[in-house]
Amino acid sequence: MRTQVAIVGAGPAGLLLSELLHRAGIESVVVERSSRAHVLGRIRAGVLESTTVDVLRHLGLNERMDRDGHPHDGMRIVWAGRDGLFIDTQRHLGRRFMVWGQTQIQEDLYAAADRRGQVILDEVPDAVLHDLESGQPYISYTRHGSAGRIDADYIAGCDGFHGVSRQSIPTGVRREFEKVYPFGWLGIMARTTPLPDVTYANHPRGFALASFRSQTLSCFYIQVPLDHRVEEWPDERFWPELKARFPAELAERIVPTPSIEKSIAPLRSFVAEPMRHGRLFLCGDAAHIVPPTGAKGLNLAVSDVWYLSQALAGHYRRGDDSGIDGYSARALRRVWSSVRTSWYLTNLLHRFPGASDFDQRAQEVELDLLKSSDRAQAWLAEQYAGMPFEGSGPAP
Ligand code: FAS
Ligand code: PHB
Repeated sequence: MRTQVAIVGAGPAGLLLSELLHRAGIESVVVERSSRAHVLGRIRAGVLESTTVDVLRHLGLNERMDRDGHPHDGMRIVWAGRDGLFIDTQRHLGRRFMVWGQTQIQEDLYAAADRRGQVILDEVPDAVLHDLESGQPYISYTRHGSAGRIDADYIAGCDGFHGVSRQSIPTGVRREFEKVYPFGWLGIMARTTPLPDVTYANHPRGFALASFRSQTLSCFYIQVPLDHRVEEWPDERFWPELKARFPAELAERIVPTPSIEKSIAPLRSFVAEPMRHGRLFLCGDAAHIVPPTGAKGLNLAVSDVWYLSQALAGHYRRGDDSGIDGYSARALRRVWSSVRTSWYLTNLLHRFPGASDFDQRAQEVELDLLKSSDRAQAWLAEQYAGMPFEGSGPAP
């Protein structure tokens, strides 16, 4: 098989990239390790930066989002058992963010891929990337017992943190930055009325977060020790612990119902540099991981593939390789900005093992200072709602 761009991974990064390339008249083939059902079965992100919303509207993939999604003027932080502050992105920036599930985006991306006849080779567990530093890179693989090969001009590694692409860059070339946090997030979905705002809670018992997917489907998260397993957290233990971490007037608005999805995710900050090696480009979780505290993971995948699609369009349409040559540095500027925001909020809102009363009070004073400074809130609003893309972004 021969194509212009071979894409490894059919998650949000891979399918969004194939759609953007198609719109630019660039052909691609997608290779995915899992089945479509497995990809669609993952419960993940929920908060979209305004730039992500702009990209989805630019592609006409916004019908369900604009009908069923929830535009939000800001997010709330509470602490020390009292109401906290509202980071008002609309007032500070004139921009809102959208609460809309990654699963729904994935469904719409698959539907768009089917409409355009996109070649997606799923259930390919063993893709191997070859000759990345030559002008003729290729992917070898087996699928349903048959060997296959995809020759391409370029390969986009959109295969997540545990994929093959990042590992295909020689260790002497790759530089990795990692911080593993000493706790995880226990998340649940439940058919119960959500709190009015996406609400983050700092509490001596640990971090908590209230978000939602619709007016009848809520998702909640609590920080738990790394060695905890989901089985240790039946609903009858989860709900009182969650409510204990919110101020009383919010806690009483949380009505427990049976959880329909429950999982524990570890938290890490991770960046691999560079995001390009020869004919291979890395996008999304293949290159970087952020703790979900800043709701950045999915949004960074979108900015990466926006930059890469612009770069490849410049190459194929105008013979201009400046975008390709500048891709890694441009993507990494946004990545590190989001990594820092996520790291800042994770340190500000979580209870670290061994934290003292001093540490707790220092976090609460920082939150009080944030509340007292409109300028500080404007800065956080800008970081949370997402900075504009460098260069030409989609029209808002
Ligand atoms: P993904 O990991 O989504 O997709 C990679 C794809 O590549 C997968 O389909 C995988 O099967 C495939 N693949 C892997 N190895 C392969 C191989 N060798 N060959 C072929 N295909 C291969 N972000 C937020 O903003 N908010 C959240 O609340 C949030 N919660 C999360 C919870 C969990 C448990 C996880 C793991 C992540 C969460 N994230 C969250 C981050 C998440 O949304 C990612 O940022 C987003 O899925 C990134 O998309 P991709 O880069 O496409 O990677
Ligand atoms: C979610 O809606 O799942 C969500 C919201 C905010 C975050 C992380 C996850 O920071």
